[in-house]
Amino acid sequence: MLIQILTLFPQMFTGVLESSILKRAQEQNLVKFELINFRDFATDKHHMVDDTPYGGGSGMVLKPEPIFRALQYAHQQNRQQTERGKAKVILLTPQGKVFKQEIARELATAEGLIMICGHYEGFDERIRSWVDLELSIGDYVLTGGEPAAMVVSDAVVRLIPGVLGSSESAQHDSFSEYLLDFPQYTRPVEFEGMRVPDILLSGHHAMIEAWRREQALIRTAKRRPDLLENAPMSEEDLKILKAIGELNNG
Ligand code: 6GU
Repeated sequence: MLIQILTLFPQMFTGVLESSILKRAQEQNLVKFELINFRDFATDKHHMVDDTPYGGGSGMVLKPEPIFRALQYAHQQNRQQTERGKAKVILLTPQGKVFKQEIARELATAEGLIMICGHYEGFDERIRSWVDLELSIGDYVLTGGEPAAMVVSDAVVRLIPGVLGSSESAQHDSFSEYLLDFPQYTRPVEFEGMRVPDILLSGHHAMIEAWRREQALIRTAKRRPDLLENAPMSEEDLKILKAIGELNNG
């Protein structure tokens, strides 16, 4: 996958892209990142990327030309570097659709993504006409789209086949991905008076699996009941949830 990020602050990405799993994924050629500073595509000698809004008012608005030209460059690079040459253009904005795991799954099947990071107070509305999808990462205001582009990149890249090792991905199959994680413990068996649950020391694999699923369901029902609506469920899961429901109501 080729991920191209249009930003005025490419240096913000260096730590994130040069660490941990995103770094490893690039080394394995499973993903390539290209940071494109759209200031380089400004048309005037002062490299202006923003201007005052028509109609007046305070603040500055991102101009269309630098982003248009940077997008043309990005599409051209995408055509040279990918088989199908069809990149999906994503605009990061608090006005976008809220980013969810389901969207990450869909984006992970793309061959190319171009993400545009807005900044300052806003952008010229005409930029929207070159965009396939607008995404927000939640209901709060960031100073720019960069952290959101990092969030989307991380969530998408870990879903590309081969990026997670088998032990990393086994823990996060599609079945468990829609629930909160079950509680985990490691050595020592007792610390500060707190013991690891006996079941985890029993060596009974099937019972441990059942306990973990139950704990994940209980935890999700208590903390994030909204997630249960989209989670794939077995008959056994539904029985467990019914039992918890009865406990909570009774
Ligand atoms: Cl994508 N951009 C900005 N500026 N703020 C946000 C956001 C994006 N998502 C949530 N808040």
